[in-house]
Amino acid sequence: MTVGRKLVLANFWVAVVAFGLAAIMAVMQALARADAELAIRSPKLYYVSMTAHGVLMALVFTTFFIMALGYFAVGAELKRLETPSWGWASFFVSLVGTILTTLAILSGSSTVLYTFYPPLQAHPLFYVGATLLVVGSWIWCAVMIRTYLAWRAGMAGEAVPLSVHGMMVTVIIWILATAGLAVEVVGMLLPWSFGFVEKVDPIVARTFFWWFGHPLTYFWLVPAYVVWYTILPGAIGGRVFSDRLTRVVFILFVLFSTPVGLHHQFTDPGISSGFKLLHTITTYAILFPSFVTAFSVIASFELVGRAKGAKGLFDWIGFLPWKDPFFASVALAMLTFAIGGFGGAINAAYAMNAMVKNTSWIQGHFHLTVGTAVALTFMGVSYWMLPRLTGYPVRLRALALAQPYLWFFGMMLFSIPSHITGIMGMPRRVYSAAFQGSEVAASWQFLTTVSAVGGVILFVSSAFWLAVLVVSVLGEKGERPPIEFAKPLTPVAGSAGVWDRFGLWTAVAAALIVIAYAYPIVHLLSLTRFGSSPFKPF
Ligand code: CU1
Repeated sequence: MTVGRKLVLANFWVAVVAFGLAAIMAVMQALARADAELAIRSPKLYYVSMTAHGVLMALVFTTFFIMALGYFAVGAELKRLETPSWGWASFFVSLVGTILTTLAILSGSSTVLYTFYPPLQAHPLFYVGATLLVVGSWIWCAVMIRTYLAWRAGMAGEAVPLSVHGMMVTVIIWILATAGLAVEVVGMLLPWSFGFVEKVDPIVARTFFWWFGHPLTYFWLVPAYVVWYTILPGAIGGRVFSDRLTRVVFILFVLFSTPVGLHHQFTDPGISSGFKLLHTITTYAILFPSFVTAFSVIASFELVGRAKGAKGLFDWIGFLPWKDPFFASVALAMLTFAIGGFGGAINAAYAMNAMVKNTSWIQGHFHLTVGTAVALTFMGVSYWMLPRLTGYPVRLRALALAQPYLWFFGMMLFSIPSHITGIMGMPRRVYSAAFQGSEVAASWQFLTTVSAVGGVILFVSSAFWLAVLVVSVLGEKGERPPIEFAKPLTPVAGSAGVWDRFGLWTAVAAALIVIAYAYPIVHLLSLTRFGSSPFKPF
């Protein structure tokens, strides 16, 4: 691969550095779970580190990694990249934004957590930086779209390669999602943080935040699915179970990832219960493509096991390459995602949501989903991408192999107890799990200590990943292995069907957003609105 290789690597390394910083920040959260008595612990430091951990992991690591994966897919499959200079502009704008936001957080002036809910107010630079990161990612979207259109012009009627189909879907989801974020940040939070307006309406801001916040999770997940569907089967000698089905799944994510955000606001006033119920139903609709994904990807694994000689009902599992770090990462990511999916169905249920709302269950949940299904997939595919991009073979192979298993084990210790303590009533985002010696808190003390041990194991796994990458590129360069994407089980006719009509599906998705959000937003704006002055706890 020569097209866009440097852009892939630049974005990839920023993602790696952001991940490393965020992993260090996570140690502070683990110590809080164990309630360790240490001089370095303080409430202020805890919330600063949590904000940094959330922003750097969920927004920076993911976005840069996904931009790298997008350039990788079009460069390797379409053999072209339109306006690479725009790609570099995207990179530097996103990087400057990331640096500004990180500095604002580390200065202690922007302790607003990654959801940046008003009336908690950050320093203006926090919002300016976040805006630049998003603007940079929009330029990436423009490069991806221009590259696709240029390819399409010469290939009228041909089906776009599956990995590029998935990355184009990612681009569309991101544009639809960030429209909500832009309204919140540019229209409300920036003028408020600069002092141009005195008050902000927290419920309206939250509504726009979750317009963005739920499709954000599919902006993370679809690229992971691209790896599961189109890269991993090829790397282990398998096939894509069904090309057509995969395209249907990707398009369903375009349609249903955005009109669901109110499932984060079931307890918010001013939004009618009918619309909350509607968003519950659309949320269940989006579970469907994830079930199909579990079925298809596991089927492609089964085919690999059977090709190697498995005959029984389940013995193909033993024939899978469990000693390949890339395969182990994805298989464990999928297993974890299945557990996270069951929890997600509870979060989304209008009635049951109240049991888990704002408890430690939620942090347990999203560490299984974005924190493992997505992050472990990205770590795993990096073992495959690095030699193909740089020519450096993966070194420290023992650490690379131990890393996904440690992540899985650490995550189970961290997340399962978090789910249980959540049901016991433990709030999320608390500095001290002991609640100054309260009796109720004593009942979950053992479980939070187990969580803390899990956090330490996760940190070790993170350190292994970083060590493998760094030591590998310090080693001796070899040949760059070829990049091969998985082929479908049954060859496709090659013509672009209705599932390749991105413009059409974007229009349908936009219509669904209007149905889901127009009335609730107009209604909120029509209420008597008092607004809130800024609030800074530290
Ligand atoms: Cu959600």
